[in-house]
Amino acid sequence: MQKRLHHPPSEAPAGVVHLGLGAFFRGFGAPWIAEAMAAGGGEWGILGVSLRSPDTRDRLRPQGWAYTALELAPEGARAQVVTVLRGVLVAPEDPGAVLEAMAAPTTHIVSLTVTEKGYCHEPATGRLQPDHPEIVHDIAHAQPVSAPGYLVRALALRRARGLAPFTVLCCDNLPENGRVLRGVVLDLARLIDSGLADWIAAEGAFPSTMVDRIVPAVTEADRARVADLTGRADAAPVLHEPFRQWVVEDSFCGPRPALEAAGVQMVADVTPFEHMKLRMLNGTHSSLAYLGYLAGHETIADTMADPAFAGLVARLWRDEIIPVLAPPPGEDLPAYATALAARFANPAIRHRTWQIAMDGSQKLPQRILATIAETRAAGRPVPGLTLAVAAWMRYTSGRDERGAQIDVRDPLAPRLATLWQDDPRATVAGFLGLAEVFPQALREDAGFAQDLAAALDGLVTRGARAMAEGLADG
Ligand code: CS2
Repeated sequence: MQKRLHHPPSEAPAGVVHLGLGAFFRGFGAPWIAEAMAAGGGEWGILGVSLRSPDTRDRLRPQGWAYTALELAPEGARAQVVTVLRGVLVAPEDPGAVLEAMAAPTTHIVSLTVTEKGYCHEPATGRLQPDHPEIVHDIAHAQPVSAPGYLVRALALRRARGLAPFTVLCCDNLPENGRVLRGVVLDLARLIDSGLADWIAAEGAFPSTMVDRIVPAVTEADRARVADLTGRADAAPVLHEPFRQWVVEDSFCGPRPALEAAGVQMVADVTPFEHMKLRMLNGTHSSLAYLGYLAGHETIADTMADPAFAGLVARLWRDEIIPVLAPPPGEDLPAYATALAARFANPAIRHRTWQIAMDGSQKLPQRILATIAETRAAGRPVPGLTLAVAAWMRYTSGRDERGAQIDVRDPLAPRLATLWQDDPRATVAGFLGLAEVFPQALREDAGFAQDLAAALDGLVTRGARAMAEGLADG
């Protein structure tokens, strides 16, 4: 009988409340905050909040909220036990308890990883969707369901109690994520109480961040592997790559952990780092996910092992993405691309193409479409990224190249499924009608529509691999 991981839970106040306690934050932000505390002092813990399911709480509670983080490099694995969690609340079970935790005088930071769609905004413009069903609910009820709703209602409690606001630390892959979230929160606050909105605008802080570490979803086989390696059963481990980078705008409105003491880059402007990461990493990740899935590859590493796709990605970086990017201070973009190729190819990381393919309607604007729009505006062709967009369209049709059904997960999935037609030009016309996804410049670009239809036709008649090979670097 294997021993079970257990750590005596700490009663100390948390300091950080984190909304959306998925694998990513447990493999990235949580251990990093623990290291910042060890290196720079202070007493910081994290109270996690699951906005949907009790699963993570139920797995972690018997372990005293501790879990194993397993680092997977091509040359071997290394385990670490993370003990910085103070507890986990499940929001739908007790929204009032979550609001009280966020409003506690000891809470200084509310961080978030709720995925792109969790912000209830329109991906193409970054503005709040006032008619989003969760937002409609949160305007009418003091007990919210959405992440923006929790932020606004908790900030209202703090204001009513004469407390300073907490710093809102967005850790999702949105461009200028702090600025976008500030806009969403202010829009929602204004629909509830304009005085509250003015107070948040004047007193609140929403630093932008760039977060980067590949942390795939955990499977039963992963849990068995962790138990084998460590000799302890852990119901909630996370597995991650060695690489990590966190760049944070240094504009908090209250105390914060000494993040810089643990290697977090504190800067005045995160924007160039966010653009680099979203377009070079996430843009090619999504491209590989759609094309690789269609070609029958289960993971990103499997897709990269095929020279057609590795060659296509090299071309995307060199010819299509880097030419329209401003390098952030201290970064060398071609070297960044070389490092990314090695990270994607890491065979120890089994990151499923299906997982990354999720929620494309929320991801494509900042990952791919912005690069396409800027390149086309400069009068240059963008065949590789155009192929990636066509692959997304084909993927959302719900059938792969062998006719098998695809489990398409996307908030727009029902609508996307109706857009597929036998004539690629008709399909493209339908997709380009999606104002919440495509920027106006691309919706009105007849040349782009033509290139997209040709790429889609190629995917249908020749398949993803042949199309990638046709564009790949030799
Ligand atoms: C991925 C990201 O699932 C996805 O869409 O592209 O989660 C990616 O692994 C991280 O952003 C890496 O930092």
